[in-house]
Amino acid sequence: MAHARLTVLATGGTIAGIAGSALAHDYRPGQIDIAEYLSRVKGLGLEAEFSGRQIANIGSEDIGPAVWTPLHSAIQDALADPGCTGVIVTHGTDTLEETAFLLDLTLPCAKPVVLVGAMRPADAVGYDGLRNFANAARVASDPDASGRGVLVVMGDRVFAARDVRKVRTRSTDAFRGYPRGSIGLVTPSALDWFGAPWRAGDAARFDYASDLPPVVILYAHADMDPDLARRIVGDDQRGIVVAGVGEGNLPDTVRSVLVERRRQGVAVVRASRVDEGLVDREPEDEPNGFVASRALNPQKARILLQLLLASGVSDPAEMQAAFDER
Ligand code: DAS
Repeated sequence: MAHARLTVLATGGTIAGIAGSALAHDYRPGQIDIAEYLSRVKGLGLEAEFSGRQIANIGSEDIGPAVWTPLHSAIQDALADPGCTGVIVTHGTDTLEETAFLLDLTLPCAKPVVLVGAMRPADAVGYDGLRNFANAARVASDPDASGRGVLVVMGDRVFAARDVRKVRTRSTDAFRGYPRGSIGLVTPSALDWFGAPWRAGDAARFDYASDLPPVVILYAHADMDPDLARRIVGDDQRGIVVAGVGEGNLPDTVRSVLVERRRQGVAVVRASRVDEGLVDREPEDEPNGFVASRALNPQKARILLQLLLASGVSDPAEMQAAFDER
């Protein structure tokens, strides 16, 4: 394998977290800076060369456009640099799937871009962050990682950004891919892909937009108050994603509110609150002007809807085609 020169962009999270004790449950994310982190990585003796840059040092619950915009532009700079063969982004695990999917939709895919985090802080017994990082370096060093979009490496597995989701809050085996499962297995010294790269061409699918339009997520449940839907989808909202029950279902009273909002120009996407929810179109989606999220969970459906709206797409059929894409 050619010698890898990897750019590491750090955003914080548990991978850079400190508890102050090897056994404590509580800890502060985003405490170790990139220079310190890379000096710890040096001790692993990995074959790649690393250069680092701090984009932020926060818990990923606070991540949004204020971090996404400089992160996106730093990745683009790295991808354009002939001296860089791949990019690793260290990130908190809580919203890692949203950042990964946003980057996946807005970056070219000729060089590997890999997101990695940890479930245990850096001074905890059994810290998983260095192993995950070594695995991420293994993936980012592999030319075969290109053409698969943005990747996530956690718990000795490789996931595609569109599929990956956090499914556990404590175990180091905290991520799963849905509907495809993981697309590879990795250790610091071995990497097995389960299939060939699937992206046709190099180009990004969407332009990155730093001013993403406002889109809310409405969580459906038994005994739901339709007034909540009225209040949450205010005049300033451009879109709404419903975390519906079952296959994106809604109480009739709430559906009526959303039909009314759709007529006023608000985009409506039906997703599911079910962990492995797949939402297909139903006959009423056509007259209602609704879109079905397919296998995207509500938080990822929100990202895709924001990018569609930012690119001027307003036709539900055109939106549906983007949700149907793999
Ligand atoms: N503190 C959380 C975050 O930054 C959790 C984590 O990183 O695992 O997302």
